[in-house]
Amino acid sequence: MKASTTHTKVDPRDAKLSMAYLYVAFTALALGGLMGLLQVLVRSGKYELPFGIDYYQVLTVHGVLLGLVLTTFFIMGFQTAAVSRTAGTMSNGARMAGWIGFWLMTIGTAMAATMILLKEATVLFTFYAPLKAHPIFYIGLTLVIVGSWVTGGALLGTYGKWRRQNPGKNSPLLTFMVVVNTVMWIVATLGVAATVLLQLLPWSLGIVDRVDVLVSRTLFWYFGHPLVYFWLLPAYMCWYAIIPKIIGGKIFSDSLARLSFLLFLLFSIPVGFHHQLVEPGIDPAWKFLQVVLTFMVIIPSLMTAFSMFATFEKTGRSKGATGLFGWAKKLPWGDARFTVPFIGMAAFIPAGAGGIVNASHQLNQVVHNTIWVTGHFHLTLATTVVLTFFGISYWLVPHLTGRKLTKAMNKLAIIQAWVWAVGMTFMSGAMHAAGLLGAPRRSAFSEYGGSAQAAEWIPYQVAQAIGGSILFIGIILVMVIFINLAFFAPKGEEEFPVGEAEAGEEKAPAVFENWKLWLGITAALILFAYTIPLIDIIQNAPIGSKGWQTWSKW
Ligand code: HEM
Ligand SMILES: [Cu+2]
Repeated sequence: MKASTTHTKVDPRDAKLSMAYLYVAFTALALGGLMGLLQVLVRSGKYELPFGIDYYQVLTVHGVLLGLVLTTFFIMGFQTAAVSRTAGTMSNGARMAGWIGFWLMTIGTAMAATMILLKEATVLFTFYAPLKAHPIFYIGLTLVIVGSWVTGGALLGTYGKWRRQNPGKNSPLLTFMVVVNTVMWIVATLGVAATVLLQLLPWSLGIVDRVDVLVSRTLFWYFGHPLVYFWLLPAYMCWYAIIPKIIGGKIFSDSLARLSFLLFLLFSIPVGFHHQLVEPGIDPAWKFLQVVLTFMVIIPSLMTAFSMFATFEKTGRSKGATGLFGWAKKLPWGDARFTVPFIGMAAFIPAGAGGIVNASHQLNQVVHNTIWVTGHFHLTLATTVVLTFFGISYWLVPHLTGRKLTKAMNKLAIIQAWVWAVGMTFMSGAMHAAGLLGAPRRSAFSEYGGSAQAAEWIPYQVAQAIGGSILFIGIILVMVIFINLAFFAPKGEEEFPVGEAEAGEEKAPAVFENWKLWLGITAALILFAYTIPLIDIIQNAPIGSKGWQTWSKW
């Protein structure tokens, strides 16, 4: 065994911190999934919400719990474990920071959730101005962000400690990847922190009367696009650095993996305008520039697809496979740790193609704000990313709790992923189709005064409800497995798999860990893409909007 792989287990003290995050994440999944079920039922036109509960309140809970809480908490928990496993146990100080971050995030989540339940914040998970929420909602969001910085600092600190102890060496691949994702997150959240603290909170507190909607949305999307890569990169960590070990192969190329992560850092942030293509106050030349930068992420995405399939093929051939596709038969299809993320990968093919549609200015005009978009991110986030997260949990949770994934649970996990795939094919397929016919997203059921066009959408909304109900069964199954692995599975040792590079591979160039350089290029690209348009937006600003509350209170 090589010196760099001496820690093969996550220290129990770090494991506790990691599990704390995972408990919150899976609680969010259960509650958020229930809201999803209610949404599809309402949109089928055959069901109405009881007790004065409002559709948009349910939708806010769903978006916040699944888009923000599940993802961020899962990622913090997984990244904590990954760093502890590959760079070594956290120092007491770093672990303490990790706990402080956890509690700040949890208290912030509880504050925001309480305001949503009290109907003081029915502003959806994007909290777009001029919808105005209670100040406690924005303070809660701030605590979540600050908490994530504290935890992020603990992870960066642990990386720094490793670097000092191992001068001149490349950091372990998983730790390197966590560092890239954490740096991207910190740079990106500066935007959302700016709009919340400088615009939305003072406005909600009544200190200022009006808010500049376009500035606020621009700052939001400066954050909102890297947010989706913040979700995706932990899935890529599993694909690049963990799956090769599970299938009994080697990492295709350690250097290529690092380079692709660096490219994501560079090209994830200066591209937020692709969410604002129909926004009137932004000069089209800058939209064009940001769309070009957006398409740059196709490069690391295809690099990832290439290396995954190269790993699969090489591993299969090393096990004696012949012919063009014989290697596929040698893959461990009976192992949930592989098959569940693999189904997620497969979903990324149509998901990525849809993303190219969304980002193309002309095609965006067709799908903008339709339920097509919701169909798209239920493939990317709610299938590719979450199935990979489920696949990670199936070994990570027992590893952290000192238990075993039994044969029965492994089988149930594979069934779960197929249930998810079937449910999502119906739900997301129906969403894509209805969206092309003009059905809006974020809309409760309506016949729009008997409009013929709206009548066309109803069969798809029924299909969406069937798919959503199947998905809810998938939620129940994954909760059964999670609870089993956390509390009831037999005691034992479950491996935290970490792949190794091909024996003869040259070491990745040292410049990959020159953070001054990468941060410098990141900052230069951001300044290039945003400075002039932002000055333009501010100089030509209208008087701003008063707060709106479009929903009814209890
Ligand atoms: C039982 C499973 C699920 C069902 C039935 C479901 C259903 C839905 C539906 C029908 C909508 C759109 C409603 C509308 O625009 O009016 C929606 C929105 C959304 N879903 Fe899901 N979903 C599920 C799981 C997930 C998961 C696992 C995630 C993320 C990890 C997720 C994230 C989101 C987000 C971020 C929105 C956008 C909310 C908004 O537009 O404000 N969903 N979901
Ligand atoms: Cu985007």
